[in-house]
Amino acid sequence: ETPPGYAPLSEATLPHFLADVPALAARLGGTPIDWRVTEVGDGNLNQVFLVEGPGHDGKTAGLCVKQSLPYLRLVGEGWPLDLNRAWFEQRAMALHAAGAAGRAPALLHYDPTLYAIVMERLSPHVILRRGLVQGIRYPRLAEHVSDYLAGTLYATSDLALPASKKRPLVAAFTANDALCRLTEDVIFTQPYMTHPHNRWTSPQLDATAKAVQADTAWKLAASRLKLKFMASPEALIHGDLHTGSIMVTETDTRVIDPEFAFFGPMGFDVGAIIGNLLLNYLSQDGHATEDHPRDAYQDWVLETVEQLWTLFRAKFLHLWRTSGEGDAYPAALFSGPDGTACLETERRAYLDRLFVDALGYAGAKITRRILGLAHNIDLEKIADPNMRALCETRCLALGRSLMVETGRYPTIKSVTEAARHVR
Ligand code: ADP
Ligand code: SR1
Ligand code: MG
Ligand code: MG
Ligand code: MG
Repeated sequence: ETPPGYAPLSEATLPHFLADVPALAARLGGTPIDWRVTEVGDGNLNQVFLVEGPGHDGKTAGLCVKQSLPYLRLVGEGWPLDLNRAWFEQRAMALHAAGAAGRAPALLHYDPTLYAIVMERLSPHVILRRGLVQGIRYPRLAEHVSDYLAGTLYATSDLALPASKKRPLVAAFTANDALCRLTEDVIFTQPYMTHPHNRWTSPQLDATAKAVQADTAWKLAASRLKLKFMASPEALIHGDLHTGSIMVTETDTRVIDPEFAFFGPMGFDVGAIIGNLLLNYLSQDGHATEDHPRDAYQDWVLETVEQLWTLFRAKFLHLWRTSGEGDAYPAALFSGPDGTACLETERRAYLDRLFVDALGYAGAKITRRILGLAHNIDLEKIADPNMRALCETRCLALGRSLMVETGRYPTIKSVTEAARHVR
């Protein structure tokens, strides 16, 4: 049963919907008959349409329309899923735009009956993961993603917001229960047990998957990270910040798809992108050919991981030193040179703890892509199953270490060194 007035849009019906919103129709130019609509959704959950119209002054105009389906697209109608995820996505887009202007598509319209978001069409952007699999460099990626992370996480945290402003936001996003539970199940629980949703490269990884289910230290680490995910409303996190949620050109970077947004631990977002980049690094041996070796590219991926963390840390600290109305550290308690010095020590210790969280979440995000329900093209596109299994075995070794051996990684360099040497 879907709510009254809801129906999935189609390439045929979408122009009627857009024609009823004067600002959108004006933006596209011409009349509905002139608009070209293509469904391009390649994600796991929703349908996404790109629309092109004649525009104005000889320049075509585009829009992107994303609509919730009443089920999980990856699996089909047998897995119902809350339509309201579109509401959380557009609300997060609006709130995040305040902290990280220009790092996401502009939000143009939201239709609460159709659960449809209309946003800027990104062009000629491509999904980052696709570019990484092809071995394409994006020189500004670390700069832009660290801007997004520091800007969105700081601006929605208790460091920037007074409690009276943050609490109502936490309450509103608590209702994104369906998507939080999905994450709790498919990332932190199912990969560590026998479950019909799981799959892996078989028979090569059969013994490994069984060993994971008997690995108490690994299961404890996953559960500890899950508890922190459930019980740490630190900031409005994106909630699904993998390399498929970033669209890029050589000079621009935009984050899409924050439908999993809620107030959770900041390390989950930072770890998601670091984990996905490390997974991509470890997949590159499966894409290398004699004509196209990937060694130099692998170096670039790891440099990007290092820069991303280093820039994020510096930007977050800078925001904390220079702005914010948070209630946690009242200025009256920390006046004078001693107060300034001890606050700075406190800030650095906060970032050190965030780093440990991020590495744990990076490991969990890697592990779920090898043993769980949803896999990544980085590994899926490796045709030879023996080579894929070799890359995946390395991913699992690194993923486990990041989750369990937290003391081994005092710096981001120690992480990239471990990735280089994992076997
Ligand atoms: P899902 O929630 O189902 O994963 P996404 O938001 O990730 O959906 O979008 C699915 C695909 O639609 C993306 O991989 C991308 O190719 C395309 N897409 C999404 N948003 C835009 C946009 N603003 N401009 C152009 N293409 C987009
Ligand atoms: C069924 S789980 C599908 C996955 O796709 C989304 O993008 C999230 O990563 C989710 O865990
Ligand atoms: Mg997506
Ligand atoms: Mg999504
Ligand atoms: Mg190499």
